[in-house]
Amino acid sequence: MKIDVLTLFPEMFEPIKQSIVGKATEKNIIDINLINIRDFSKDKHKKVDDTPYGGGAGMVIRPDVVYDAFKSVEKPNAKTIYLTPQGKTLNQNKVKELSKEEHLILICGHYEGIDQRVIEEINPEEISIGDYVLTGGELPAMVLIDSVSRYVDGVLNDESVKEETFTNNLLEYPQYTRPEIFLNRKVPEVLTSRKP
Ligand code: 21W
Repeated sequence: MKIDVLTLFPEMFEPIKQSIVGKATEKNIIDINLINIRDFSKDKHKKVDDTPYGGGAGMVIRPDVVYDAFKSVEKPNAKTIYLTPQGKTLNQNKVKELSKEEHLILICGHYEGIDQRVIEEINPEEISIGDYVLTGGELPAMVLIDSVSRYVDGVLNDESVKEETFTNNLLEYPQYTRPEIFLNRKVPEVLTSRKP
């Protein structure tokens, strides 16, 4: 799966290049391509945002820079997603659905968001990760990448994914490992007895 990420903060994605997703990246199962929206500014100071028409606090990302960044990665078979607080909340069914795509383009907003006209032009699917306020779409994009990656063939050794479909639950029972007694608390007998 190819994942293009349009962002003003590509350096925020360094941690996701480690661990499970990182290993999948090394094996070329998942190819994460970070695009810095700022690289598409035509301004001599590399400016990408401006004050909102109608007033209000904060800054809005200009439509032209986002459009040019998008055009640099756009492909007919790609699915484009805009991470936005106004989007539909991500859930496990959506995660499974997205894992079947061959190419995702993720657009991360920051500040007060992106000019609405380029959003209408691109017409992406809008996804939120929950009802709380973050400073941008970068952490949500990483949440999406992490959750979707688990379902991409070859990323996990399949065991945890299979067990999930089986029980069709995310968190079903408490887990235990050694030692058998920890601070006077015993592992439940049902898990340690060898009786048939
Ligand atoms: C937070 C952008 C609040 C815009 C006036 C009228 C992406 C996110 C984000 C952010 C606002 C997600 C406005 C859960 C999140 C994200 C930054 C509102 C706009 N001003 N999922 N309208 N939570 N957050 N300001 O924050 O980009 S997915």
